[in-house]
Amino acid sequence: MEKENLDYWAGVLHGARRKAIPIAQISKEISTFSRSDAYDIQERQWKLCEAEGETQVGWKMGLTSEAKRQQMNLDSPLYGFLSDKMKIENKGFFKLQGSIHPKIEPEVAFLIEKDLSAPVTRNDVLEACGGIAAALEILDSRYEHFKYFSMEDVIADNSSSSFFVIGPWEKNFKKLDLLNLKMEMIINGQVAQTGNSKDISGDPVQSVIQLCQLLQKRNQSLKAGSVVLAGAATVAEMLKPDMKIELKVNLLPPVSVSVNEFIKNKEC
Ligand code: OOG
Ligand code: MG
Repeated sequence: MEKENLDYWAGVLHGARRKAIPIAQISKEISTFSRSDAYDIQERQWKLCEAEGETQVGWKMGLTSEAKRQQMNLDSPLYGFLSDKMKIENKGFFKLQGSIHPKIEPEVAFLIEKDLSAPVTRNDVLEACGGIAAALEILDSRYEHFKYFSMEDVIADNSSSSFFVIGPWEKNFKKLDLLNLKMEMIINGQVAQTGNSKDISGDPVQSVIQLCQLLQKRNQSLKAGSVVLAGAATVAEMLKPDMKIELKVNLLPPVSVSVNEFIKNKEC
């Protein structure tokens, strides 16, 4: 893809995110659209966010579980950037206004305290890690009907990133069996999704290793201070007004978010 086209699509996706108006899938409009074009578009969108005052706080991995790959009909992991503007405090509120068709999914997050560049081992990741937390990711797609036809479509759209909520960091995580943490996403008091940390890349630490490998292909690396979302353990659920979503991950403090403070306030 030509540079002008990369800039053009970055602008179109950025505008769709800001205005919450969906667009047709890029792959519907053009035939030659490579993986590297897609990450180029993502990186150009980051420049637009940065120019508007956002600060990068980390990365999200996506499609790291079989359940998600099947739900989205795509075959391999991808990543996107996370900024300070996307962060919602634990037990905070998410407003539906400003999103297109948001969904929520249960994840595990890592706080990386030392620079990491591929190749890295499981031990390197654990040594660089300052904490592990239960996390909820709120996805939104800038594409019509939350549908895409290729990995490139999703990557260009920053892997459907929208918001994220992180529970208290467990600093004493070495005692945890990261390959077997039960996960329960509860919506309005009812269990909506159950999974296990091993559903995330077979081991959520693998998501961080994979992120380092993918970043290296783009001449980037994982910087100290970054938060990493390891990817969802289960399929995502559509968000609706007045939902309260809690995630309980065995042995980690819980995390929660409520939809639409605005509607609640009006009702009081
Ligand atoms: C792509 C992003 C997937 C995850 O955790 O698997 C993702 C999508 O579902 O639109 O964030
Ligand atoms: Mg996710």
